[in-house]
Amino acid sequence: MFFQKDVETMKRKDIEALQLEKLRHMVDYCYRNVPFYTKKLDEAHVTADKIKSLSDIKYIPPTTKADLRDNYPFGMFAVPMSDIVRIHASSGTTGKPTVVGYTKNDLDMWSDCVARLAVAAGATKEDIVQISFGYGMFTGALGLHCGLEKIGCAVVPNSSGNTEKALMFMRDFKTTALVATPSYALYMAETAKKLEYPMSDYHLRLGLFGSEGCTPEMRTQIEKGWGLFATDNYGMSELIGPGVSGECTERCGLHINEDHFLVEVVDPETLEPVDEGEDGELIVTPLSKEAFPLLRYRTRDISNVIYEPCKCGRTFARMEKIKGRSDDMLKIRGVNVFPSQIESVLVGMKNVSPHYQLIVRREGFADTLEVQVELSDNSLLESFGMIQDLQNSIKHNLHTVLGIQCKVSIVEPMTIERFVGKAKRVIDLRHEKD
Ligand code: DLL
Repeated sequence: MFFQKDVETMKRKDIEALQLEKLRHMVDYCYRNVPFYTKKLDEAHVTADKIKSLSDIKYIPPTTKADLRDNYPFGMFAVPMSDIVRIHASSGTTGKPTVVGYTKNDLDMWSDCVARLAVAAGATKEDIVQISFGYGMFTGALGLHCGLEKIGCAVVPNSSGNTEKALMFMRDFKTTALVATPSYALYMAETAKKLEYPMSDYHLRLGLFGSEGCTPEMRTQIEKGWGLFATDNYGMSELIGPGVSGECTERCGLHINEDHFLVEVVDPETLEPVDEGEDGELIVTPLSKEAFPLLRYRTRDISNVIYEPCKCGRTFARMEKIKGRSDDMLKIRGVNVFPSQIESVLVGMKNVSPHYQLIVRREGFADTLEVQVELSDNSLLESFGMIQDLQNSIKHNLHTVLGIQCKVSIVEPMTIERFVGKAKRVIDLRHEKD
């Protein structure tokens, strides 16, 4: 099944010709409408005319998350606010989030992208789909919501949290498809078991999961727990949100919506392209966005891309599941967390030293984050009340910046390991075998 078969089965040479035409347009569009790009392209002596083939994209300097931070909140928008119809945000590397905007056409293109991938995964207009991503500034929930409505699914905007109520709707509505992070889907299955309704009261047949990685073992557990077929979906707020790529029913890679996204795979150190099929960092150029265009965005996500057509009939290139990051970003309960965000909270506080450690664990099916913070001075150890107050205010400030609750442990001065070279701030215990 296809949502837009003519596009999804284009010949490779036609895809490439379309990408080249759109890339040239984008370079010109960015140059004319975003002062940041006017300057950047002038400095690099790049105009649309210099882009004669897709490989000439190498002349365009990449854009990074730091560029977005420097232009917070709307400095990279290419249209006046009167043309913006939606604003979302995702984690920045410091206290300020990364802000993204959409025009009406952008929303339309976004929902087409999501609809294509959902249909490729097996969704139909007969499906009742429960969305268990958190609604709000996160692109996941509304992105899937609009795409699934476009197919004609009955969308249940249940959001995340209050799992028992979500399960009640699932039973009573005979929900057939679930949208969630894989870890939440697993947690929901576990909670469903505890509630002691027979699993035959649930009718899930399809899971559209994403926003975080999922091991094959975890996928099998989710599929067995629910008796559904699960697909992986990839995207990123800066690029659009969900809808960049996703698995079809063949599940042999995630089809990239190549008419709207041009993907390069490069060595993260040299930024030189790697050989076809080899792992590298994905650099993505959205080809159709109006409100918030980007040229060569460094995603920091590691994967590889293959171009052979898929058994499903789609010709769009496929990327493998995300294998890691070329920076230190963590995904915790579906939320992006940068150690630098935590640092930005701690440096602003009295009585704590600049040494800290982050410990990520998987407890049951949920990820937890413990932030160990070192007191700056031994004399502070004598005041229990002060330590408690400090702990509470760190917790509060971290929640404000990160958007998730974390455990804060105050430790004695000089107990956190010191490093001669690059500090190893994160201890990720999630994939340790018990
Ligand atoms: O997570 C968009 C999304 C929502 C995708 C719902 C799929 C489903 P951000 O919050 O900006 O956007 O986080 C983007 O999450 O750079 C990856 O590191 C990671 N990520 C997203 N999807 C996957 C996935 C959304 N399927 C960042 N597997 C990206 C592994 C993923 N990591």
